[in-house]
Amino acid sequence: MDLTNKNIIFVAGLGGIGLDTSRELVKRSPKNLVILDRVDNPVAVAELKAMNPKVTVTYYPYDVTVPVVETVKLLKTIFAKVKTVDVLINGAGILDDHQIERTIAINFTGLVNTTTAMMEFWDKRKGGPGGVVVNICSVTGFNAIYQVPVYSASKAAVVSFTMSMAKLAHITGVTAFSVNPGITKTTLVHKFNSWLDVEPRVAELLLEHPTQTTQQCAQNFVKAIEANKNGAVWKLDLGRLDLVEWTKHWDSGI
Ligand code: NAQ
Repeated sequence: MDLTNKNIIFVAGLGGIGLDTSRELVKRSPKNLVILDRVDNPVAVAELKAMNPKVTVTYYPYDVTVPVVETVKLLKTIFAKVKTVDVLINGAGILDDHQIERTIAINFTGLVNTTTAMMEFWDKRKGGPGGVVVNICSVTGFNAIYQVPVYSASKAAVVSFTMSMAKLAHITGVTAFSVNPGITKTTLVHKFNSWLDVEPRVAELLLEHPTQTTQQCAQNFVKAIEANKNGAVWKLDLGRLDLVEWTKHWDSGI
């Protein structure tokens, strides 16, 4: 997909991976980049606005844990301004296995609810035009960091949800794929709680192994969006972009 003149909504577009990805997106001259994030970063938003005069960058405060009806209201406001939306990126996430409910609420339910709200506007059964959902999941959704089993399971859940969405595209008109970063140097992985403190040094141990920068991740992120492959499971690790081949162990047959 050529991102020129497109309208993009980016949930968590101001985070560590998010901000560098927003920068890469702005370089592609979309018409609108609408950033929804829980916390504002006026300096970063001003920088994005100044980067490319062809792009309208807007920010709205948004917490993914609000009820779907609240999200629909916010999306109505956004659609009233931009008229159409081509791409929705879901990137909100926390890493703290002391906070079990909140991990599920943000990493899983928040992503599902935001997508569900978007279907009001996109679903072809409601006369919508369809659209593309890009979900930031994680390599921990493939193989857990078992010291953070709650986080890892929440990521496995969104990988699964995204694959189902892709298979429903013929019904809804909405396609989907996941981008799954490996360990990327952001504040998320500096220090975090393991489940029941099974490994107090989990962050230190993890960072002893090779990682990638947010810039490397962001460049491959935008390449994945441009490839626009329904059902793709992209791995963005160590500065590389690879398609993951998913192993089928069972088939519902329907
Ligand atoms: P960072 O903490 O910088 O960004 C998190 C973003 O989520 C911020 O924009 C924050 O405001 C937003 N957010 C949090 N709670 C929210 C809420 N309630 N409502 C709305 N927005 C909310 O972290 P980051 O590393 O940039 O993470 C961005 C995404 O990438 C997250 O979904 C994260 O799980 C995912 N991710 C990060 C990494 C990494 O190494 N940094 C990896 C994979 C996926 C492999 C590795 C891990 O899974 C961590 C072990």
